[in-house]
Amino acid sequence: MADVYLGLGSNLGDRLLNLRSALDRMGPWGAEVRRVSSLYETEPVGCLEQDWFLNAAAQVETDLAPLDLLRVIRGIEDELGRQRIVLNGPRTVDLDILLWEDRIIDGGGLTVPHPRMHERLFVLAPLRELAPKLLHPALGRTVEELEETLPATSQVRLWRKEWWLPGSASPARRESPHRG
Ligand code: PH2
Ligand code: MG
Ligand code: MG
Repeated sequence: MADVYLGLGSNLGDRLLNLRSALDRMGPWGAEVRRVSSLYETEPVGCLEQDWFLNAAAQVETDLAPLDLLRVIRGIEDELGRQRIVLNGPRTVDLDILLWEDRIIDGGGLTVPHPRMHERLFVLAPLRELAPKLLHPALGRTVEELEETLPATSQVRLWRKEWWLPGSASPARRESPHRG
């Protein structure tokens, strides 16, 4: 089993539901969600004329090969209505592989560590909650160090702490929040 960290983002439609639905869909494809960070509301980076994002990080455990997990998350993005029109444009859900144990992977359309993760507060702030001491294998610095030394050029605000449990996107759970 490999420990993998994912970045999650949404700025189109029902952002909370999109992210919950994405996590609910991982397990059946062989990526078990182990831990999920708080949700952050974040200013768009790169393409400014769009709505603010909700971003989070998740730790998943998987026996899948990296390119197979990439295929799974692309499939989930497509199922949730992702349209690939504008690079870095609005998206119902964006799922990125950030770190795969201490591996450096480059090929088949996948680069791990994610090539821009260390420049993005909307990635590092949630990831730091889950794994402050985790080492970025290419930069040789921990997530905590990367976050502390990053200039705060875009806004990131804590939005909600507890937001996902398995099945949290199902209608039954949404309509009766007091049921198990
Ligand atoms: N994703 C991008 C580009 N810009 N900005 C924020 N705040 N959050 C994102 O997830 C994001 C972004 C490309 O994936
Ligand atoms: Mg992304
Ligand atoms: Mg992506």
